Parts: sequence; structure tokens; C-alpha cells
Amino acid sequence: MDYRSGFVNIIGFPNTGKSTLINSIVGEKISIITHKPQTTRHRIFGIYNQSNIQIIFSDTPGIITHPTGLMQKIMMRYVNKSLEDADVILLTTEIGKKDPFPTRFEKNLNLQKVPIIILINKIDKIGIKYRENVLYDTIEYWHKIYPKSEILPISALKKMNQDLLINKIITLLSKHPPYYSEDIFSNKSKRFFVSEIIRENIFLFYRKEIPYCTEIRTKLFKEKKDYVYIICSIYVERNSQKGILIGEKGKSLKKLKFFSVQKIKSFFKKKIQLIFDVKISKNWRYDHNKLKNFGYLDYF
Ligand SMILES: Nc1nc2c(ncn2[C@@H]2O[C@H](COP(=O)(O)OP(=O)(O)OP(=O)(O)O)[C@@H](O)[C@H]2O)c(=O)[nH]1
Ligand SMILES: [Mg+2]
Repeated sequence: MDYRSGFVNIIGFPNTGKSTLINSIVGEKISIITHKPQTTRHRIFGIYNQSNIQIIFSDTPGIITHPTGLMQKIMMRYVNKSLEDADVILLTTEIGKKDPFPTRFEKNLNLQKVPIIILINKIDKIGIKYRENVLYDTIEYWHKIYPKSEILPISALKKMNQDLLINKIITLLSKHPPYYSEDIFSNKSKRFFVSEIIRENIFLFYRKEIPYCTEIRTKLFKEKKDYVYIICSIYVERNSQKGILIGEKGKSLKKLKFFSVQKIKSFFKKKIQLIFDVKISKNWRYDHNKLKNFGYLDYF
């Protein structure tokens, strides 16, 4: 029987719903989602299987027009890399928004020989009465930029037009046996998911620079029959940030731990014992070796 399989890479500006889309399609929470930009820092595979079909979706960090610092530059290298190895590119945009596209990526996209589907996401945000007009306007804008590409309005959150999108992608895939075993849904480890769940909570609970200067490493992940024993190091860049993270009488860290345990528990369906260890890694976002140790250069 014919088998079709391929790599579908999702790119787009921060906050346009890339991670929401990949989670919704794969049906597992593989990528964290928050209302803040630059939530996703890595390239994360989410694997979708159907009879005779395997689609390897790749979530990427949101495009930053002017990356500053080494970490943002590395994040943009993931985006560039995902333009190179795609069979199909999905570009997420938002209804009613006319973001100018960074020239660097625009050129790169126009050079692509692979099909690009422009997704106009969050259509649920506009009431039915006005949707058609706003949509028409947004479609026209993107059509002028990429006349050759298909444009599809969707809502990643409400799964609107998701089947249509999957069917469209299937028609664009080549005959190829599955790249991955059909029982796995991501390329990332359990330790990675634990770190990301905690990072998601940090994005949700803390303000200003704290989400951006924090990195999590799961040092120990010991899985037993009924429970998982986890030790995580939380790194910040300066002593003052450590104080904010811990909070008065340790209240903030306690809250972070409580809600992280809840989320990790529902992810692994086991009891969780979680220990935090807050550390300082001076200016880690700007240090090649530290970023390497945190796994940011694993793909190059
Ligand atoms: N109303 C609505 N909100 C959405 C939709 N898709 C995503 N969102 C919201 O948009 C915000 C950003 O979603 P993410 O999936 O984290 O966006 P992202 O593109 O992965 O963001 P970065 O990782 O920062 O680049 C979250 O608050 C989502 O709940 C949608 O279809 N409709
Ligand atoms: Mg994301």
C-alpha cells in the first residue's frame, strides 16, 4: 500500500499560534503556549499519524525581526533551518494584522521550491458579522506578498478548518515510508517536557524580564510505577532575579512548584515529587558555552 510521509514546518511571527496549532493537530501538549511573545525557544517535532500517512510537524520560535543577543540569533537559526528541510511550509499570520515580513525571510521564502500555505489564524476572534470583510482584507494583503501560495483561514484554538488543512497537506506529500515509529509523538525527551511545563508557568506567573532570563534543566527524572521523582535547576542571570523568582518568604517559588506539579502530574498521569534548585548562570543568554550546555546548539 502507498505510504505518504513528510516534514511540515510551521513558521511565523511570535504569538500567531504556531504552538497552539501543532498541539491541536498532534493531540498532545508537545509545545508550551502563553499569551507572551517568544514563548517557544526550540524546534519541536510533533508527529501526526493516520493510516498510510505520517506528517512530522515542526514548531519553531517566532520570527524576531532584529534579534539581539546570542540566544535570539540561535532561535532565528532554527527558523532558517526549518526553511531548508521542509516539504511544506506553513506560515502563520493573524486575522486583521498586516505584519511586514522581515526581508531576510521574505527572500528566503520566495526562493523556496516547496509549497507554502499561509494560514490566517484566530478567525474566531472576529464576530461572524465582520469576519468576511476583515478576512478578505487580510487575504488580499498576503496574496500580494506571496501570489503563488495557498491561503487558508483557520482557528488553531477552535480547530476550525483543521481537517481541510490536513487534507491539503496530504495532497502535497510524496510517497515515502514513515520516518518515525508510529507510537511516538515527538522528538523531545520527557525531561524536556518537564522543563518546558515549568517554563510555561514562569511565563504565566512572572512579569517583565523574568520569563526571558530563566532557563530550566531537568537534572533528574526517575520514573517508578506510581510516581516520578524530579529535580530541576532553575537558572537566572543575576542575584536580583533569583530574589524575584523565589519571592517573599519563598511564596512565589512555592506557587510555581504547586502549579508545576499539577501540570506535570496530568502530563505523565503519575504522582510527582518535584524539587527545585535555583541557580545563577551569569548572562547565560549571551554565552556560547552556556547555551551549548543548555542544549541550544544541539541541532547544528
Ligand atoms: N482566539 C484565538 N487565540 C489563539 C488562537 N491560536 C492561538 N491563540 C492564542 O494566541 C496566544 C499565542 O499562542 P501560541 O501558540 O503560544 O503562539 P506562538 O506562535 O507559538 O508564539 P511564540 O512561541 O511566542 O512564537 C495564546 O494566548 C493562544 O491561546 C486562535 O485560533 N484563536
Ligand atoms: Mg510557540
